[in-house]
Amino acid sequence: KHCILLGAPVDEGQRRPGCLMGPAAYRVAGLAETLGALGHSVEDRGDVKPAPGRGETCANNAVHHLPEVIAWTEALAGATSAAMSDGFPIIMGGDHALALGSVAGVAAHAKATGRPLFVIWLDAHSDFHTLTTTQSGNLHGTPMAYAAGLPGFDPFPPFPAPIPSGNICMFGIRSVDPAEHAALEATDVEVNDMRVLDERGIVAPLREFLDRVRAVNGMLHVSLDVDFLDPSIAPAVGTTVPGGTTFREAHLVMELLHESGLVTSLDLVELNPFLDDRGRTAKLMVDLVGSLMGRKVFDRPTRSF
Ligand code: DIR
Ligand code: MN
Ligand code: MN
Ligand code: MN
Repeated sequence: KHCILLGAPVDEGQRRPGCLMGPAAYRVAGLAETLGALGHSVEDRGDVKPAPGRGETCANNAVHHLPEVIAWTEALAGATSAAMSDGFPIIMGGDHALALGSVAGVAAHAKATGRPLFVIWLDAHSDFHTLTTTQSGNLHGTPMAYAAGLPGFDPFPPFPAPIPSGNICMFGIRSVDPAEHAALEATDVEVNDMRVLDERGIVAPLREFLDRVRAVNGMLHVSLDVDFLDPSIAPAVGTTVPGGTTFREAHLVMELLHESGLVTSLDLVELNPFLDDRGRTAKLMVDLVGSLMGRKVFDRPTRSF
């Protein structure tokens, strides 16, 4: 693959400064070298630079940094859709508000190609708030609702081609606010919370979803939030939630996604290098990208076990 790295040092979608250092940490941790060693070509397009904010406001006073996040959304949508035309975009965050833009860019590209778009959301949180429902006012809690075309994003650019909620699948979920819960129940979003993973394991629900994507020749965007992982292995995130996925579960997800051959773009979000422990979280994220992009111990035919 031709991998296109896009730095997205978004820090305005939450209140704990540090995610802006994420792109630098991925570069230091050897993301490009890891991809190169797997035989991919790599083009680092540097960090995306948003235009100055235009002072937009909304009725919910809790919302903060709205103009800055809108500017990021516009800049990242453009950079991501351009990268989709040229290769396989990897958006190095930055907090999860970057996905307002990256998913919009992917959706614009998918619309132009006429292929259906699917999203796999790997996160402790469902990020299904609107500007109206968010109580924290942290816009990193909103991108999935924006992509699903929910109303309540008025000052934002209209989402290019809202993703049918049945094309959205979440894994690792263990923190959902009441308003998100109610909104999710009204959709066909598939929420594989930790209870599902405890009971069924990660393989069965993931293969079911991938079969659905394959059946319609879909494109698949992966959004990987650091807090998908258990805080004991991934401490460098502002919103740790206990009970996350293990090292082995996370690699297995990535390996299955690789074997599917369906993945067309990737977000790496919420890494806060200021909170890291000698770079271990950054390195783990880079290793997970390695598994997603083809690193394995032995080749095995798909579904041989
Ligand atoms: C919470 C936390 N649902 C909020 N969200 C996220 O502030 O809206 N934390 N995404 O990482
Ligand atoms: Mn600020
Ligand atoms: Mn998130
Ligand atoms: Mn999260």
